[in-house]
Amino acid sequence: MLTYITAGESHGKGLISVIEGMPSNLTVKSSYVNSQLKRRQKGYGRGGRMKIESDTVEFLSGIRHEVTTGAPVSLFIENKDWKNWTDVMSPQLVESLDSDKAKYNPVTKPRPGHADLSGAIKYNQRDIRNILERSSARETAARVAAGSVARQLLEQFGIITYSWVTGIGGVEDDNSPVKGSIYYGNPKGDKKILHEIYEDAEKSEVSHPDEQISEKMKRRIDEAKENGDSLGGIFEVVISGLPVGLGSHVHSHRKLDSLLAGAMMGIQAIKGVEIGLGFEEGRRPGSAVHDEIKYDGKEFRRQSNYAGGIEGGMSNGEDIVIRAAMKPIPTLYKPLRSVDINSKQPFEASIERSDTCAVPAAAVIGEAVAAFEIARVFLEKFGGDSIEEIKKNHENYMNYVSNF
Ligand code: EPS
Repeated sequence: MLTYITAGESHGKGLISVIEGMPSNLTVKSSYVNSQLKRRQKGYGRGGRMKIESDTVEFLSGIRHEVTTGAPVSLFIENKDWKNWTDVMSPQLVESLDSDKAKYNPVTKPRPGHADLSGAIKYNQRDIRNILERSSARETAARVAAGSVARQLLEQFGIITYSWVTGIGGVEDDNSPVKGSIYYGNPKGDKKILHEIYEDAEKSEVSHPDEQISEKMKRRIDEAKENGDSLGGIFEVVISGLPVGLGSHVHSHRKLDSLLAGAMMGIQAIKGVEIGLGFEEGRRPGSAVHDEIKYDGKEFRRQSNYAGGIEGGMSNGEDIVIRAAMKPIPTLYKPLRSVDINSKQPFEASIERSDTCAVPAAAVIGEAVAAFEIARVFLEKFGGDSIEEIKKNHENYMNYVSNF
């Protein structure tokens, strides 16, 4: 089974992803991974840290001469900021820290909205740094790296992943037929439209395809920054080219929508996920929700795509459409009240370096984690140890489907 884990702290030496279950003979290019890492770093409203980092991947194992061997694939991304934190974050004892407490200030002030307090209590930590270093969204660079390997597998089979931002701090396209959505209900075959939206969104500093709305979003971010505040938003991930029948209806943990929603919710700061019409389905009658089926002489198609490409936990062959809502980043310049874990005295959170808005980055992370889940169910269905074996299985199934 295809799985991955990540390791690494925000200001540690770097981040690692280890992927288990990648078939052999797949071409995997570091330039591809690096282009996705670069996309994750962009976006209007990021803070000072992004000026320090320029993420690039180093393949440590499982790949020789840009081709997988079937062994675990491990990927390393260096934290450039590590040089400023080597003593504080050292895995080894640092003698000077004991005598020079000024260099080592334990974090005792939990920030509202972060993992700080619950994590400190759960793991019995008196220095909250031992929690915040790992809960930091810096870790998402490692997820994008892993997702970028999965994408290179999927693209061999014509499965492409896109994303864009649909809303920031309440600014969104008021004329959209579904609130918070840009790509909505387009039946399969509309690839040009899909690709055009993506290209336009890539040109925008806030990853929205419309220039005027992008400008409004940027102004909203400026306002938030001036007020010492932060902003969340909504992004949309669309995956096209899936065959019918990935995932399963038989168990909760095999349902494609369940896997995708779990992966999305697992991204730092995500508080809501919708598939297809999502929450809007709760407001409409059934006749305005379900996608009618037709046969076009070659294949079964839906007349619309309100289901977002998934029925009964399985892909139905239409584009997968997922939306996720990101909460505003909880590190604010405008202090929120909290309580010191040692003195138990109230304090107002101190000013820290932070992003005002990271929704464009979250969209790229959403693409990566969605691609990984799709690759997982893809290999579950067409599994084999080498890419050649998988291609045969896939071809065989596609022939079967076209004769169904
Ligand atoms: C983050 C806080 C900031 C962000 C970081 C996520 O880092 P720092 O504390 O070093 O200023 O820049 O995001 C990244 C480093 C990244 O690569 O996305 C947090 O607390 O989650």
